[in-house]
This record gives sequence, C-alpha cells and structure tokens, in this order.
Amino acid sequence: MVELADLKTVGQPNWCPGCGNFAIWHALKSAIVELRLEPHNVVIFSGIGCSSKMPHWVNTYGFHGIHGRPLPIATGARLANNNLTVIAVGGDGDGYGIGIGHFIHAMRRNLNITYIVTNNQVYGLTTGQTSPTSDKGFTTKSTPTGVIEMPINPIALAIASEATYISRGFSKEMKHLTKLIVDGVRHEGFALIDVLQPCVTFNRKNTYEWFSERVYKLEETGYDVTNKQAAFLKSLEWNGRIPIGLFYREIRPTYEDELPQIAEAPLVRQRIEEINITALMDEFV
Ligand SMILES: Cc1ncc(C[n+]2csc(CCOP(=O)(O)OP(=O)(O)O)c2C)c(N)n1
Repeated sequence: MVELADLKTVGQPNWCPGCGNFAIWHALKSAIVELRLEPHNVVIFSGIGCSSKMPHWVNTYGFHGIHGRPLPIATGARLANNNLTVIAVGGDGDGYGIGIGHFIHAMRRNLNITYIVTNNQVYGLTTGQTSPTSDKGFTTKSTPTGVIEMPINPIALAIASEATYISRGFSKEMKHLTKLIVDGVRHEGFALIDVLQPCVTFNRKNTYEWFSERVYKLEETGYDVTNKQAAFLKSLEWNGRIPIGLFYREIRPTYEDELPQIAEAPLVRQRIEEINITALMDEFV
C-alpha cells in the first residue's frame, strides 16, 4: 500500500517559505495515500507557474506542460487510458486566464479529471502582475493604481459551465482540503477544487489572516450540495464571509462513459494495428 514516503521525490519544492502551495502539495499526497492509489496509475498534469511545478515533487507520473494547457493534455491522457487517475494542477492565471476556454469546455464535457486550481489572485512566477481573480482595486506592478476590472468568479463560472463537482478549499485548512481532493477524485466526472492559496511574496492583501477572518465551512451550516440555485447564491459570497467546502455535486454520465470507442477497453489496450482502413483510404484519399 502506498505511503507518504513513496510519493517523495529526489528534489524538494523551491516555493517561497510560507507559500500556500506547500499545504496543497501535502494535501494532494495525503489524498493519494488515503485513496490507496498506486503511483503508476496516477498522472499529474500542470501548466506554467509556481504551482504548476507540482508534478516535479509528487512521485507519480507527471507532465509539466505549457501555460494554460494542463486540461487539454489531461483530456488526451484520459481518453487514451481511462483507467488512469488524472489530476491537473495550475494557478489562477494558468486556468482562469490563458486556459479559460479549456476550463469551460472540460467542465461541460464532464471529463473524469480532478482539477486543482491554486488561486493566489496574482501571477506568482512572473513576480506579481494582476491575475483574473485579483480583487478590484488590488495594486500590483502591472496595475500600480489598482485593478479596474471585476474578478472572475470561478465557482459561479463552474456552475454555469455544468461542472458536476465544484468546491473551494483553503491552504490553511489542510485536512479539509485533503478531503475535498479525495472526494473530487472519487467523483465520477469533472471535479474543480479552487484553493485559496496565499502568495506571501506578491499578494499582501489576501493573506492567511485576511482569509482566516472570513472563511467558514459550508458543511457546518446544513447546506444542501445538490441545489444548483443555492450554490449560485453561495458562490457570490466573498468580501464579508467566504464559504469553503463543496458548493455543488451532481451525478451525470461522464464524457468517457458516453464514448462508444472506449466502452469495452481503454484505447491503449485496443489492438489498433488490426484495424483495416484500406476501404476508407480508397474511398476518401
Ligand atoms: C504563452 C505564455 N504566456 C505567458 C507566459 C508567462 N507566464 C509564465 S507563468 C505566468 C503566470 C503564472 O501565474 P499563475 O498561473 O497564477 O500561477 P502562479 O505562479 O501564481 O502559481 C505567466 C503569465 C508563458 N510562460 N507562456
């Protein structure tokens, strides 16, 4: 059975001391252990950013892709081998900026992928520019007089995009986050885990303290996770109090369930060399 020590890699994370990514890293590894997943059956995909270095430091299979593209690559892996546990990790700039089209389409397709977005509301790796989730008025080196636009609301966007597991964690709540990841991986379909991840270097507004004063757990309020309208209303709560936990869950066939090509066996197990396409070639080429 896999243990935490099995998931250790030769290198160690080089995130800033106190970075919220450390807790997400621990939560992800703890979830893999709790789920008893064999490392060779897990693939972690990422884009570009501080958080996107995650595959380097978890001893499963991993793929560090290009900025904003973890979901298309993860989609390819799921379709090629739907026996794999596919996890994608990236920042808010990666997923909600350059990758936002992929984010929306992956959700409406209900691919069986767990997507962890480390949402620090700033571009960390490129040293502190505004991101799509930066609060209005937030000052950064690219917006010295304050962000003018309204931020993207990932939870509301996920509800509107037909995602079937929509949750929010907080780096300071590691056990809670581990449970969200465990449940997200167990969920048959697309699971979003948006994580409030303080960037201790470039975001001095949305700090651990700022979140700690506001965050509360949905499950402690008798909240119904199957009510989509209630989930939408909850997704609008931000400045005064900030809900974390599971916002919405729905059981719907996955994209892979509905694909006849992989109903019997994953593509990688199919003997494609025995398929004769001569007739098609004659007709169309
Ligand atoms: C196509 C492309 N555009 C821009 C960049 C520059 N770039 C690298 S990381 C990054 C943003 C990272 O921010 P985020 O996704 O929020 O992740 P974080 O570093 O905060 O974890 C950008 C704009 C790039 N590498 N590739």
